[in-house]
Amino acid sequence: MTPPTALDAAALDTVDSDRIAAHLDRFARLTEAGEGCTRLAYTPLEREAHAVFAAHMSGLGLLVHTDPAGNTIAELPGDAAALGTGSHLDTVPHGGGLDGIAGVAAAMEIAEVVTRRASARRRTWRFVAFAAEEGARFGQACNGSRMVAGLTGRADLDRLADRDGRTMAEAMTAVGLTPDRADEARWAPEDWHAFVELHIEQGEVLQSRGADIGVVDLISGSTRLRVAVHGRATHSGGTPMHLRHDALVVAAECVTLGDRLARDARHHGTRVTVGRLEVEPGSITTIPGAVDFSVDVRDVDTVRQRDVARRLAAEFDRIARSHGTSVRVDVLADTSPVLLSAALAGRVRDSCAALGLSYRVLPSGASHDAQQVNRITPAALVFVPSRDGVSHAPQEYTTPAQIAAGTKVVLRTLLRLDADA
Ligand code: HGY
Ligand code: MN
Ligand code: MN
Repeated sequence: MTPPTALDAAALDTVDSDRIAAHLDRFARLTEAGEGCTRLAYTPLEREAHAVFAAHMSGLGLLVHTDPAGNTIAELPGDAAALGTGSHLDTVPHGGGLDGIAGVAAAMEIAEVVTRRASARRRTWRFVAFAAEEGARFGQACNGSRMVAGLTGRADLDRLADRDGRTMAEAMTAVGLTPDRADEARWAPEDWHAFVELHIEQGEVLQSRGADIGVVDLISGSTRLRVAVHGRATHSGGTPMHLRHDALVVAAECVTLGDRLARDARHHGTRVTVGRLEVEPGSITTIPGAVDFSVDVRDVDTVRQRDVARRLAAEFDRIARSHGTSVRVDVLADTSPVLLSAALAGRVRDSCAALGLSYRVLPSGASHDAQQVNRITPAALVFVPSRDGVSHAPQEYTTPAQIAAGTKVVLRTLLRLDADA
């Protein structure tokens, strides 16, 4: 039998950046109107993208099923605990076409190469399109992968809701999924050997250092808050300054406080963002009576992350009261930072070296499905460069050649893991 190394080299040489580009183009067409790509969690468009993925994988002869959480899993059966790769197909509003999608396109390419080549395989290989990874709609990120990891269960699906008050369970049902059976989506650790996800970096470390590949050691956690300030809406001309209870002035002080705190050198690594802010009644001649905004606190240090969130909530309350207003702070989602498997990251580094690709070990500021999967089986996260570090915006870009290089790293790592005893 041909030794794995010769088979590896042959298989790796057939990774095709044009096929990857074609997958990306196919998914990019499934979007709402407007700039960039809008394909939100648990919408018909996300399900259409999963259907494209499923049809392609079925066409390659894989066994495909969609679990009750909406994750689509394509399988090449084998005789030993499974290897996996994949990412997500949903996007943020007016995002780019690569966040998550690059990892799914890489999985499709790996499936193509592995099924085309009679490379001897021992293990089951699974290719996964996770559902609802972006927190943009429901606040919580990585929902499909949290359900396979047992971190989100049926009861949560009635608590998590979008801006229109539609719960995640209602949204899942509306697209033909079965939230009542969400707990059946859980993966069994003994069924898995390892999982390797390819993702765009969404930062500019690789570009600025001229590295081909990022090998992630740590994925940030995030605590996401919803803040509602209540003041008094009244006439902007008839109300003197000392009699105002202006909700937007309070919100503005809260926003700048969060930014200032995160920039404090003692909080090196903390990132605080207010991405959404809505003012009511939003009229030129009325003092804002209510403001609703989000806060996203990210950190690689779990204690600091929660301390910052708690401190912000307390400071917001102080600021609100100083203006004769009130504030309500709700925790939308809370995910811990995760240290990924050092052993598996070592296998990824070996693949970079074997392929002659430069790499850099770095933490991820963004959350990822691999972060949740890592609770079930050792997971690795392979970054490819983002042009100028831009992501979650239409200008998001990585060349197909860069994605193909990352795909080869994932494929070689999986081929080596397949040979593990
Ligand atoms: O928000 C994030 O970190 C990721 O894009 N889900
Ligand atoms: Mn992503
Ligand atoms: Mn994202």
